[in-house]
Amino acid sequence: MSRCIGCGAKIQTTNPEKIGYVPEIAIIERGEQVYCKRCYDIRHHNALYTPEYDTKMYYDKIKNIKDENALVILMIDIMDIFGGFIPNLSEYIGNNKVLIVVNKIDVLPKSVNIKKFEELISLISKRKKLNVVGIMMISARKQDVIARISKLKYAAKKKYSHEKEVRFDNCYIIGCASVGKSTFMNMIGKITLNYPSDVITTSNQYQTTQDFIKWPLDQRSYLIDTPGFINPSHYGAYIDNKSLQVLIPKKYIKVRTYQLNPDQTIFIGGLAKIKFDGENKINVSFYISNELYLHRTKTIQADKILETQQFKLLVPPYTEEEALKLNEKTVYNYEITGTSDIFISGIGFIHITSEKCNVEVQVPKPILVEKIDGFM
Ligand SMILES: Nc1nc2c(ncn2[C@@H]2O[C@H](COP(=O)(O)OP(=O)(O)O)[C@@H](O)[C@H]2O)c(=O)[nH]1
Ligand SMILES: [Mg+2]
Repeated sequence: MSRCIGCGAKIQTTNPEKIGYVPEIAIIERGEQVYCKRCYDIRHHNALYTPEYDTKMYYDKIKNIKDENALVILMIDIMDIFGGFIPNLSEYIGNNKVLIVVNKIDVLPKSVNIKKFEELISLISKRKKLNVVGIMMISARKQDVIARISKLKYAAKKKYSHEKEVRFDNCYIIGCASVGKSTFMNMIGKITLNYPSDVITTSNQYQTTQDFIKWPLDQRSYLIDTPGFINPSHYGAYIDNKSLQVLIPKKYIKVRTYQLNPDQTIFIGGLAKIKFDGENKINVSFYISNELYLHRTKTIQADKILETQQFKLLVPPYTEEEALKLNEKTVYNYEITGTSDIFISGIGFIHITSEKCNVEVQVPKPILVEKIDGFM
């Protein structure tokens, strides 16, 4: 069974509407090394597709990793470090060694201390029962990543010298949708496997990679790209592609800072509402996509604003259909004394400083929100 070299889908020549379609003539002319129609459209026309996903299917796909002697590269987007840990992952990958690779650090402004992130990720990973052998902070778009991971097979060993040797058969790159797994794999392909170009299709939408894509590392082992997990705790599981494009930072974030008086509310598009209260002044910085609209208002006017401005000023979401999926809300109440960071899965993080204040974060129920004190 031949597969599309761009997304791993099984090739079929009968239904152009379905995954893996290649016209018969293309196979005759080009042989096995072909791209499916969907990859072609994404690569050449930036086409957008609606993902069809299923959590169970995802777990079924990766569950056999636990029976192998593998190295698992768990790739996490720096903008969603809590949501980047696939729930119950240890059940599916077993006790295999995990190298956590945190990607897209290029989007953070220089003022952010990456080391702090690394420490926090190390803390989170300890709670997840994973056999973590190392953490790397990278940008898969930048070539220097390869200098750091050139000998992939011994990357973990190099970084953690107390480990004798990390031997494994296959190396799987897994993680949530759009964290940059395929971009990373392409970079490895070009630099360490001498592939002439970006073979695998990458794009800012979900499920670009359809199935495992295996590249030989040596006689008996493969480097394997995998489809992404669409995390139900992330906005991306509920919104359309158009909204998703607004959420994902394309280049480095210009931090937006507000000096707030109490009784003010900030809307993050139509996605979240944050109410600030207390006696003291509050300093708030948003580390979120530059395209995501923030609206500050007096709290007493907030309801009216929401009522009149949903789908107008307060976007995304852009459609009733999306809003319906995000309808049920939940509120997190925090008392902040000093500095805290609030991480909202799919949006980014908010850095708050105040002698003392109360913060009320209203988000759709499934969305993961975490607060860390004194982090930055
Ligand atoms: N800013 C930034 N974007 C990246 C980086 N790596 C990948 N991307 C972008 O993230 C999107 C998803 O990448 P892709 O490799 O398809 O993700 P996958 O779903 O995990 O395979 C693409 O638009 C990439 O160009 C990175 O290091 N920095
Ligand atoms: Mg991919």
